[in-house]
Amino acid sequence: MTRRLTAVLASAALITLSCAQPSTAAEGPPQTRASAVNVPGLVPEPVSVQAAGGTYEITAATRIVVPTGDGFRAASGLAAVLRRSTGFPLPIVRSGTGIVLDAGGGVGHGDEGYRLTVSTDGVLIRADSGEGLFRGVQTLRQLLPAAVESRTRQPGPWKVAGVEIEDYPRFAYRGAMLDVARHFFDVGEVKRYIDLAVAYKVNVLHLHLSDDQGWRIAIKSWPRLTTVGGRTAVDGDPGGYYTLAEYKDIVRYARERYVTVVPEIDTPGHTNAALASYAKLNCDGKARKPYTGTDVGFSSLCTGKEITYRFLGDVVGELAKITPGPYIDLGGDEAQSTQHADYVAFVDRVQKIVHRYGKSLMGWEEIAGAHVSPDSVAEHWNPVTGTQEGTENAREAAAKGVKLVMAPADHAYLDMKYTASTPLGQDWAGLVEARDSYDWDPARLITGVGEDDVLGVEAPIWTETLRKPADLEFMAYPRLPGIAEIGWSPASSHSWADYRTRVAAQGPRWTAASVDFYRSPQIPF
Ligand code: NGO
Repeated sequence: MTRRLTAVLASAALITLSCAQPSTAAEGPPQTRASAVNVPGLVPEPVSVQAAGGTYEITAATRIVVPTGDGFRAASGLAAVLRRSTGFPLPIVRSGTGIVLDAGGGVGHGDEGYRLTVSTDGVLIRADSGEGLFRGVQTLRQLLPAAVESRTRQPGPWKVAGVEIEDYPRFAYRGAMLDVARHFFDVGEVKRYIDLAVAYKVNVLHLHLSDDQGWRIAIKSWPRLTTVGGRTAVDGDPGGYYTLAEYKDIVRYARERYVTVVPEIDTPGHTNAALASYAKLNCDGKARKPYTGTDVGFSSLCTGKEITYRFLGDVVGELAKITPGPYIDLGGDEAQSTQHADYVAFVDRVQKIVHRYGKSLMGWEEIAGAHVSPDSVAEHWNPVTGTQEGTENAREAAAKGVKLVMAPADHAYLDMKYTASTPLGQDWAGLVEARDSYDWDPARLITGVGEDDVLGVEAPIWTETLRKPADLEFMAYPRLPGIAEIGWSPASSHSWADYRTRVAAQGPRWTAASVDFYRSPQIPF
């Protein structure tokens, strides 16, 4: 869960650490004092990095040691990365020396926290759970040469500088939202999006599974949602949908990486694909025409008809069964075609439906206008720059004790153009260069919304203009790691000057992983 402790260190792309200033925080980890050594730039910045002497080298004889079963997921994730680039066998064994992943406990940094020590003798990651080990493994990857991210065998050598790291997240929720409704992305493409994001300790994949242009998840009791609603996409591009088995495969893949899937069925607006699939869902009983444009705000479920709630009961019931995470997201944004009173009554009812299936409601910030209960989560998305109105929903949510996920469009939307000449993306919330996406604090953005009101952050990528994985990657990198760092690292370590050099060190890693990232002139790649 959320912890607020203070970081001491700044690191950079191969910086020299020396005698860091002691922390001034009242609560915090042991103060760090580092002797001079080269430590690569890490993203997100850990709570504390202390340089230690010596170097460890991974060789053909190295073994990954997992003394308890809890470490197995972290170990197999690490082995998968290391085996393909080093070509070493790296067996996973129960005892011995090498790269030891110990979930034996006693670290005291929470579920996701870990302690990582590198010395001449080996690497030791300790945590109180397998999840903590998995997060620690992501840090270890970044301590290795960039070529470790290559999908093919590289010459090495595979050296890690001696270091001691203590680390745990600031916020519990660090999400990536992927819109598979405007353009569809298949299971393999979603898995790659997950793989790239977990390297930055992202722990939620929010899948936007339905919108006006397409319905992307099979619902057994309403088959036309996919046979009709799944066929379309923006600009007449091919549609698609996940079968139950495919959705389960995504959930399993995410879970193996300690990522929670939050499925979103957007309602009562953004529903043309459903309204085109079933005439009976429309107030006038007439099916809507499929829609492949990019307007918003024109569709609405018929909030006064009982069948609407039977429909959502079936959808939520089926989704809840195959979704182990705590949230079902029912959207709620831009319901311009629904009267406000109807909207409030609708959200109140769908919240009950979600509760009936043992889940909590998540939705866009507008749901704060309904009688939302404190287990619900509202996602703040409106731009905050220069407007008051964009912040009222968030304040209302906080006042009702509803936690917020912060994804303000003018900082966190990965579909905004970087500059006026970015070939992809939109600019309705402004241009969002790398610095804009990094330089904000979720607990200081809105008066009345403080640290305790914030569950975490999210980087949504909407796909009106994005058709293929390379489009997603160009828009997400380098911005997604910056938002992930805001969610993970202590507020006190936030520094653009420092971050830009650390994120620059990620460039060669993305190149090794064949990610076509945006070479922002603000970052010394
Ligand atoms: C808005 C809108 C989406 C668009 C997106 C594009 C929200 C929550 N609703 O964000 O339908 O796709 O902007 O940037």
